[in-house]
Amino acid sequence: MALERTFSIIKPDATRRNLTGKINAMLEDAGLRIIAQKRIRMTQEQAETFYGVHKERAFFPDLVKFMTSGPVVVQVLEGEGAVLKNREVMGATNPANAEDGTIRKLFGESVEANSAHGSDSPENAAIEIAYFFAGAEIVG
Ligand code: RTP
Ligand code: MG
Repeated sequence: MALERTFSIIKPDATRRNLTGKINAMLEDAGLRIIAQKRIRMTQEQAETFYGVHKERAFFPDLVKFMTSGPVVVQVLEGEGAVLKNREVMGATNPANAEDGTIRKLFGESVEANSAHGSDSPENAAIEIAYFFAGAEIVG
């Protein structure tokens, strides 16, 4: 399998509980390398654009409010099959349905406050990475 990059977010429910290090250790243990990382407060505009695909969904306003409610850590992860691998380590969207040992099972509080985001395809990963990082900030 080829080296691939994906975009990851440690969400506000996780930064609030000081879980950045624990989540990063799980990503690294899975063979993913954190090649860019910064802690930011997402603006309303960034959250609305980032989750724009969901803008017609009933949960969209709540989701934007949640994603701007505290600091997030945005990351670029690199590894073999990084997109799928990261989705595996995160687990299902709803922590109640996530496999044991996954980030969302261990740390997720609800279907919304589910601790982590990971790109769902290499195409979206490229778009999401470019939205939050300049090329020079990514050191592979
Ligand atoms: P993400 O995009 O954050 O990696 O999560 P995902 O692919 O597993 O799930 P997606 O369907 O893309 O949903 C994006 C985020 O919206 C919140 N959500 N809330 N209240 C609800 O029913 C609901 N459903 C989704 C979650 O924060 C989810 O991760
Ligand atoms: Mg998604």
